[in-house]
Amino acid sequence: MVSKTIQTQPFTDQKPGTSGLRKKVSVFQKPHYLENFVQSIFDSLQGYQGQTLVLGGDGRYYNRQAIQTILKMAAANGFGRVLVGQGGILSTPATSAIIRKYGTFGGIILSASHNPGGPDGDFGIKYNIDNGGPAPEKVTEAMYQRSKEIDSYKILEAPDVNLDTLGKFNIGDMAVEVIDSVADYAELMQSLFDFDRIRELVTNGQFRMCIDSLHAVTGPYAHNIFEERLGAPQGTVTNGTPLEDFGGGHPDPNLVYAHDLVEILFGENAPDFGAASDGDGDRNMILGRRFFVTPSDSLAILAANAKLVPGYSSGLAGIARSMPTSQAADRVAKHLGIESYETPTGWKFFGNLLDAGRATLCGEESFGTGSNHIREKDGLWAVLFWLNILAVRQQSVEQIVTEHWQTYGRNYYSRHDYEEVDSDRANNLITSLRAIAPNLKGKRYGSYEVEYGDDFSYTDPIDGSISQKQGVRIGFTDGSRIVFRLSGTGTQGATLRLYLESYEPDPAKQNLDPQQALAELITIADEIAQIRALTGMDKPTVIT
Ligand code: VG1
Ligand code: CO
Repeated sequence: MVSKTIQTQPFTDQKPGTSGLRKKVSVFQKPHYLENFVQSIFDSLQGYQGQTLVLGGDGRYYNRQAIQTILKMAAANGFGRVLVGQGGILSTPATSAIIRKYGTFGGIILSASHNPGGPDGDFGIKYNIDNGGPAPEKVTEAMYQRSKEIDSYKILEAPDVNLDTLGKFNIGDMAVEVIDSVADYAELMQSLFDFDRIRELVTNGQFRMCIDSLHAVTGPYAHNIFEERLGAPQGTVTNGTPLEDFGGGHPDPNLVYAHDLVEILFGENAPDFGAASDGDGDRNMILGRRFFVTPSDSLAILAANAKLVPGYSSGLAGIARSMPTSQAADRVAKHLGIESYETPTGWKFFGNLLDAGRATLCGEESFGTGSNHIREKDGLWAVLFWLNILAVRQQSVEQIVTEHWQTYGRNYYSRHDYEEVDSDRANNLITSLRAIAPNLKGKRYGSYEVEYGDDFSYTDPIDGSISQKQGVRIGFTDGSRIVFRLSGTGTQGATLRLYLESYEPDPAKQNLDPQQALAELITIADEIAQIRALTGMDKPTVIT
């Protein structure tokens, strides 16, 4: 087999966002586009000769083709071995687990997460380092710089390999192992949770649950864990076969896109528990019977109940949340007497805290929760954590959440997304907010008084690296907050995210609809940022 060096021209738009490089499939299909970025990844790494890479993706359209290309490029660039998921399938958390378990050099994950798939949908690629987590900013920045100057890439001239049969073979001098996509991950889950107790719950004939994989990557994992290992009835997992276009759906586990599950859980004779995951399996939505758990509350509740779960029974070192995530978890940390950390959006910022043993649980408002068991957020892990708590406490999801609010107070929370806003308009809005924010202190809006306004800047407590311009925050004297930032995962125009949070300590006032509870803050946000005027949109496109 011949290794070839192919001449190429750089692309100017290969800057990784919040979680890797995401573009329309048609962009990735341009000649040399994928190859340029993969070579830019390899060129920014050091010492990978002869080392092992993990490779897999969420099964979306172009996953298989990209894997064939990356295998041949890894071989031509001198990797010693690649572990690739069967059929090219590896969820994001499973990839992280495999990197850690086998101590590999790193991994490549092919996914655009919750973005729709198919020939007209999105594709994405992300590099994870040897701790199993997303490459930190300095690494992704190096990849981007390299992509702007690259003039050639290396690839082996070789036939495509069979990804569907487990086994070992060689491409050139490089070993390839097609591995079971599920086994290592499922074993890790079994080591953290009380499977016997969860099995009793899900097979007792009374408790009913529904796990919706939205035709994305978690299907095989969910079938294996819930139906085979835990014995839940066949049919517990729905939409459990990964499809290249996710069945035409939007694999985002929220009240808007996981509507079939929502209808079941809010319908007649609803089951006790429902959950959904996203395209690449790192997000989760938790539902009780006619009850929705906000992701921010979920993080706080997992933390408050961690002692009930074998993998966490010895206590938590600390809790980290992304800045826009509600402060509910901070209250639990305070109660437990442990540290809480506020990081910029994106899982890569948790890596150092987890590696240093400073944080045990981490979470984001965007339906992401995880722990030090891997270095990614983990959808099915969160589902198992909830089931473990339910099995021990023998209460409903609603009872557990409302009791939590009674103890800690309720952080009303909502995110309003304005999608496909013209990029210039969105940038203008944020730029003017950055200018206004620091001058708002002391200003009154209705019943609220501004305590601070700034553009969030984060100094990593472990390596001292600084990340600036991570979102404009406006905090009020009663602890309420409004946060504005632009999405770093979209592929079309800009998405403005408005995050709203207020705090209600009085149990008698804790059962409002969040949109109602936050109504005044919603009006204030528009008054300060002029969202409607500047975006030209009169309401958000998605509310979660
Ligand atoms: C979004 C979420 C963020 C999450 C990121 C990746 O980023 O807000 O919390 O970490 O997606 O998640 P942004 O920049 O669009 O707000 V995933 O499941 O898409 O890998
Ligand atoms: Co995801």
